[in-house]
Amino acid sequence: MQKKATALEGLYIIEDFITETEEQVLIRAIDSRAWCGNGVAPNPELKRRTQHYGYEFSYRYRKVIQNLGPLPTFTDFITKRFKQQKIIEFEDEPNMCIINEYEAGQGIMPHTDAATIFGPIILSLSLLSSCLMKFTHSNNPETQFLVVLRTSLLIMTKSSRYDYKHSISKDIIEWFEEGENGEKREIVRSRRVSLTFRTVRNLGVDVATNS
Ligand SMILES: O=C(O)CCC(=O)C(=O)O
Repeated sequence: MQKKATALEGLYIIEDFITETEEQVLIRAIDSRAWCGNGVAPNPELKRRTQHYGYEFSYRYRKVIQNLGPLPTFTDFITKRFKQQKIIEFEDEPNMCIINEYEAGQGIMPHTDAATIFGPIILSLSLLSSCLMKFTHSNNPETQFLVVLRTSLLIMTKSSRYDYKHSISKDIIEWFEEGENGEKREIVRSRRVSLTFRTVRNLGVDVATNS
């Protein structure tokens, strides 16, 4: 398991954080739970479906609104691995996990996870379809970085976590360049599921996050 630095300060990727079998087991566990969004409370106004664990986040009021108790047991092996692989320190242990489902044609608006509420490390595990995540500097929007998310763990810290907004487009076909010769590669987006782990530090403050 190799933690690779990207060109953006504080942003790392681990490509083989989970196995294909673990991915399938996780998807089965997630799909056996209730989704909200797309007309279903809470968060019925959100088009994409989500599941909230640890704390509930309201996209309408843009804040964390209630404690839901411990994270589900199907995430235990993931949080254990965060510690084993020394990705997090004890005080950064995640107490919130939002699962997002993106069907082809769905994305997430540019946002920075609120520094007043969440801890310094945001961890996002991507399952199923690949996609591109764009990082845009909050004060210099022309400064941008693209990362390819396959079945991988994205680790957002430092500048990538605080100075940039991250987003995923609604494009069904995405292009990116890879390798020494900058070969053009295509992603045809299909269903993607991500698990974003955060540490809630303060409640009751507005959260500048996505919709
Ligand atoms: O889907 C992802 O990888 C990112 C999710 C995200 O940024 C969020 O839930 O705020």
